[in-house]
Amino acid sequence: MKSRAAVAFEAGKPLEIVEIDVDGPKAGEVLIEIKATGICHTDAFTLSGDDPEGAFPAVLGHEGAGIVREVGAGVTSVVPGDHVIPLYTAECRECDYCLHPKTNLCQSVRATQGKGVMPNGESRFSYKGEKILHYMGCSTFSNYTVLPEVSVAKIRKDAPFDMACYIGCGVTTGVGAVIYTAKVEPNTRCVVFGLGGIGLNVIQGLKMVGCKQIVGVDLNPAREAMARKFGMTDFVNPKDVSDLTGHNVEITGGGADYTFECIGNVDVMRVALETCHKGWGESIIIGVAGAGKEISTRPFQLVTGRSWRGTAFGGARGRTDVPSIVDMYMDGRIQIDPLITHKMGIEDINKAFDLMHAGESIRSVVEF
Ligand code: NAD
Ligand code: AHE
Ligand code: ZN
Repeated sequence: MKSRAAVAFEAGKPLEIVEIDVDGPKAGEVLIEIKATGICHTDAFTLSGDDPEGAFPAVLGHEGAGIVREVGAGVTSVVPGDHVIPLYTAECRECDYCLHPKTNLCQSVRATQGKGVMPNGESRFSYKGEKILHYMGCSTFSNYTVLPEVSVAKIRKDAPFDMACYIGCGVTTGVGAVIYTAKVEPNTRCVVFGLGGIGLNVIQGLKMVGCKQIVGVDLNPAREAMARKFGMTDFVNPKDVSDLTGHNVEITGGGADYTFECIGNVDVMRVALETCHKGWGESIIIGVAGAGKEISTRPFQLVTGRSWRGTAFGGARGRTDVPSIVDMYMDGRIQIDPLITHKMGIEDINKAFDLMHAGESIRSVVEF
């Protein structure tokens, strides 16, 4: 079938809106009509050429929502007409990772996903007879896409696509980092670095679990107002303080119980670790850093009880946890609408990247 898609033909170049060919689903696969997709900073990161796994030409996008249109042989968990969210972190419920209580990193399709192909090694996308790669197992910048069944979360039908798509990455990553990865307790003091599409969701997760102090750190002063609406109690602009770590430790009364790095900047990751309280503070890395970047700190920081952790997709097990995040939104326990600052058609998707780089959007959503 034909599908409108925004294709990344080369790193560092704008996406091109073209009509690609999409092959139908094979055994264990699902064809999805994408109704809406968010644009996450990770899409921009890969497009920039900084992603060691970035391969081109590819259909990017990993934050979508849509409707199952066709299923391949052997698919049992979804049927045509089901509303779904594509998962870049699959959940097969059978691999060693799925069976381990400490991780959400299902590895059933991860190796082929990282190479931009389906589990059997093929791509379902082509343009003018040339193969186009998949991305993060999702490729939501195409109106029609094909995913392994294990990478599809079935959701309730009354959730609007233009909001639900954000649960495919940003919302789940931010809220999940708090509730699944860090398991933040009430009455704690937390610091969030980067108040964009991820950081604001960390903030609403912290508010939901009852933190007593939520400090937000961002270079963009325009982020303060929205972050306060989501529960931030204190705002710090690094430009206004000479010693960011010392300032954070002081205002949290000795250091934070938990910190979250939502930028992808290795220097900020160090500040986030060292902002933690001696003896027990935990720093959670969410931001994705470019190829070749490394983190550092004095080992004494860890010896004296701070710990460094990371989280992918907020620690969520997609097929199990995504439907409950959708419920949280539908029940009014978390907010999404104010974070979708821009909506557009696929023909304007490059504007979404410009708005992100200019710091003018929280999330842009493309509707097909
Ligand atoms: P974003 O562009 O919406 O937000 C980034 C924010 O960081 C902006 O508000 C920006 O002003 C601020 N910032 C930039 N440099 C700063 C600095 N030095 N000090 C303080 N603030 C600074 O991006 P996003 O969509 O929120 O994504 C954030 C990061 O999270 C990216 O690296 C993205 O790739 C990553 N990410 C990771 C996961 C995961 O599963 N681990 C999931 C989604 C996104
Ligand atoms: N491909 C990159 C790393 C990119 C990365 O860290 N991706 C996150 C999700 S970001 C979503 O916006 C992730 O889930 N990672 C775990 C995984 O298995 O990919 C690289 O450095 O190679
Ligand atoms: Zn993302």
